[in-house]
Amino acid sequence: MTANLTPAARMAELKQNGFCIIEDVADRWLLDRTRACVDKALAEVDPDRLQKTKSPGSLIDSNNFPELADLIGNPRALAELDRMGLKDIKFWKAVIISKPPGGPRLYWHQDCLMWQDPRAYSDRPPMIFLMYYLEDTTRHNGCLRLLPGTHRHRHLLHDMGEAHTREINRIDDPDDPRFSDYPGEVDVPVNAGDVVVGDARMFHSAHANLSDEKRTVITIWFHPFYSDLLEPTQSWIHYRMHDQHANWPQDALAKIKPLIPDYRGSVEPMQQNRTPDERLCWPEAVAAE
Ligand SMILES: O=C(O)CCC(=O)C(=O)O
Repeated sequence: MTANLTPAARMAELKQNGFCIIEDVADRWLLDRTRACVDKALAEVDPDRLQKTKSPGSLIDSNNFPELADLIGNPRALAELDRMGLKDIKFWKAVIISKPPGGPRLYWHQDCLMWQDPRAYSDRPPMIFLMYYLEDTTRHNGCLRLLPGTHRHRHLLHDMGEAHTREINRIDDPDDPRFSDYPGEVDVPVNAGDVVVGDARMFHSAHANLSDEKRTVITIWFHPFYSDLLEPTQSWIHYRMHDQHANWPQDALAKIKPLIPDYRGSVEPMQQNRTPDERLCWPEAVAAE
């Protein structure tokens, strides 16, 4: 596990394994404010919509929830990312993912959307997540599961279908191999207030919630070294962020100001691409490099 590491050691973990943990970066006020926002979002959501995303739990984007600006712009987490050497970070969106009591397993998936960008085949991740769990997590209530190293090498799961399609979200086939266990997987239990920083290219999933309480994570998608991405990639991040948060009031936007993408060029946004090409090698080939 990655407790109490120096920023350099955390960065080394992120590069090698695909994730690290920063402990105790969200205080009681921030957690309570975020929990209140989650309760409001869940009260508003259409129950039919929740049926369609049984495996992940609620998938509610930050579009209508400017209250999340405090968590997204959390200075303590951003300062640590900076110390780790992650610069020029831009925000796309946050997602409220709440697993109700009894909520099933989440399928294995990776979330990189820009596999055509050379950065997706480098040790500078084009897209990272910050996952803030609002409850302490364990295997019992649905903690995160990860397959370390899969951000930089090919895995059988790469050929098993894309993330977040309707069929897999609804669990049309409970025997789909993306719900299985895999050698090398690790559980990542954390305390509320910690944040898991992960590479979007890495396969991740979550255990079922066997507890009597909901288990919620706020996933925040960031793009480090933004200006070093291909221009169509920058353009896509810019337009997606601005379109999705067009209704946010100025005071909320001010809280995330340094994170707001500001692409000034005229290049068309990229086509989303969730599938790596031959530049992603099997582990034996990576080890031999
Ligand atoms: O629910 C979880 O613990 C993981 C969330 C997740 O996989 C995601 O946000 O991509």
